Amino acid sequence: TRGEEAPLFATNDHESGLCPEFPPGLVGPLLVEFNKPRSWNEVTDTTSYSLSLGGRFKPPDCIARQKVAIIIPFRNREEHLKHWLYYMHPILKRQQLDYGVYVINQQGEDIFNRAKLLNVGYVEALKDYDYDCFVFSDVDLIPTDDNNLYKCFDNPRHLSVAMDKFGYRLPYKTYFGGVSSLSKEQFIKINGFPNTYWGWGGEDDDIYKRVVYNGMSVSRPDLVMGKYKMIKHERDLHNEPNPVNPDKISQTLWTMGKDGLNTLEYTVTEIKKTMLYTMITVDVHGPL
Ligand code: UDH
Repeated sequence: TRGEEAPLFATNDHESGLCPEFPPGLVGPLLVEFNKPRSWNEVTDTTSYSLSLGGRFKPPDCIARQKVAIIIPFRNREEHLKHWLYYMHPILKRQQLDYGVYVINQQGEDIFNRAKLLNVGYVEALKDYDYDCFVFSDVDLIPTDDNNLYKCFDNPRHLSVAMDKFGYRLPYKTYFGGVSSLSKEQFIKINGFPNTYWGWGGEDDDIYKRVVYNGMSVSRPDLVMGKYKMIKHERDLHNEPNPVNPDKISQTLWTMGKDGLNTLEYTVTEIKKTMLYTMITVDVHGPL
């Protein structure tokens, strides 16, 4: 006997037009190097193929399963951005995502605010397109395996689990920094990210707690698929560790409802679109 008969009118990926769940063009481990600077010409020539204005892409021969906005917090890291675009566009295309790249550039020299920039990215990307998934990525992190999909999962996902600077493992169990993804629904559930973590540190732990306090868990790739290389750099100006931040983390349960998407205030001062990215320059209304 043949066992179970195949249904006559099965809808498979081919018939629905949806891209396959496991993108067939992935190559696995990648060679990633930052030893020489890249010119904008080199980056544009090698990556702009099949992109449209604003750093947008759709797979040409199937319907993407998710519409993904990639959000990068940014100020004064042009050399890193070139590496990021050079490596990430080809990876994201192979992953068959319908995606756009949003670089959220903090205006001025006030103290940096990573999480608030990510909130701005979420709101501004949604004005552009009906995204259903948001990947938040530092500008200096590149995955070295393209099986690490830049999409959303049933729970908020932490993607950068095995960074070279932490010896290819998590620095601690609840670490949520670097690269993460949340669906629109998951992001709304946690009221977005905190706006009040000025300077370096703490905001990623606050986000982890928001996820857990809202009844979700953290999804992660394994330590092989989740490898990352970080571009080495010195500490930025105006992003010193803020001694206030560690104390704030113990308050997340009480603060998350009144510090986030529902209290976000900022002013966009410029939107610039190239073939490789959309850069949104924003006055984040510093703490002073
Ligand atoms: N970022 C900027 N510009 C800044 C500060 C931060 O673009 O001036 C962005 C960027 O995307 C960066 C992310 O925010 O990847 C996080 O920056 P971070 O400086 O908080 O974190 P990182 O782990 O560096 O990159 C920590 C300090 C390392 C000092 C090492 C000295 N050897």
